[in-house]
Amino acid sequence: MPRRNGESLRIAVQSNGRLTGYSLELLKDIGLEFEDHERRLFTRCRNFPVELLFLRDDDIPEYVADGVADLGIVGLNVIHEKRAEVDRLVPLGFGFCTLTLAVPANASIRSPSELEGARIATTHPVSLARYLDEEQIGAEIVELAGGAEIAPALDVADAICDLVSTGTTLRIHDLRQIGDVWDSEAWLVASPGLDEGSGRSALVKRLRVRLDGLLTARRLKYVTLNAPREALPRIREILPGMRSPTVVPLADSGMVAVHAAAQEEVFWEAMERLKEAGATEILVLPVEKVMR
Ligand code: PRT
Ligand code: ZN
Repeated sequence: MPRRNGESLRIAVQSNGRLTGYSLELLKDIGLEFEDHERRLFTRCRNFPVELLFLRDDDIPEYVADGVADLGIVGLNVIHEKRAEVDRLVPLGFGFCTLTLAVPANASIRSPSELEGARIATTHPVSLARYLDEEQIGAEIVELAGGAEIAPALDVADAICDLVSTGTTLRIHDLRQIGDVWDSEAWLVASPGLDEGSGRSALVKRLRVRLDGLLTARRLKYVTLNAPREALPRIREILPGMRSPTVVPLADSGMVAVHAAAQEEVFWEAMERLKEAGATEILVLPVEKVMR
């Protein structure tokens, strides 16, 4: 491990997996410039005092909890499973999945409560044990290192508890979902030891403002349209997230141009209703960055 470079921040990122591409893209979108060629253990940002540490996702919670890394990007499922003492800062909007209970499609079991006495194969024994305890279900946990989905076919288990995103794996193995343990997504997490007021915590604050701006911008749309002035109340009803729009009179008497950032997704249906309300030249534009 290279020695820590003074007051620079260390961010742990998955080296090679489902979260890697999204994580690196996010870090680049908040302005960090770095080389990630082959994602060796370690890389330094060129334009910001940040070092990236590339790790297996399973190790990220512990490295962050111990303060070896100040920040980490990791799935909530791994944080739960490792029982890591980290501060959760921001959900990042990728890596969505659900820890799910499933049984063979032809099994008689319909709900988790019917798993009493059953054997459940999983790679998430800690999360499953907590769930079974909370739900007071007396089932046996069969802990596996991978491939839980084949355990029922091998008669190693009666059910599985695994992450699901598209559901393809369950379908291929002829398994049926009977209940969810919890939903997960990738989070930015921080070491609880990050001292308030230190140089590093000031850097974390800067990165959080940028991240907030980026994530807010992804939700925002910039809408411009022309409309008769009397249509304004109706237009604001259709786009309630449009706060104090700029309204400019047009050369045509009674017509105005409306410009505003809308807080909501502007769907085709909303555009059709705007048109019905009298709006024309409706443009919906993406917003790249925001700072408030
Ligand atoms: O090598 P390393 O240990 O770093 O990676 P890994 O193989 O342990 O993890 P990886 O890269 O597969 O996943 C990283 C993180 O992505 C997980 O910890 C989750 O937070 C998140 N994630 C999102 C998922 C899935 N979706 C997912 N579908 N992780 C795993 N899966 C697996 C699931 O276990 C099952 O085998 O994909 C299969 C099901 O997928 P579907 O699409 O068929 O439903
Ligand atoms: Zn892993």
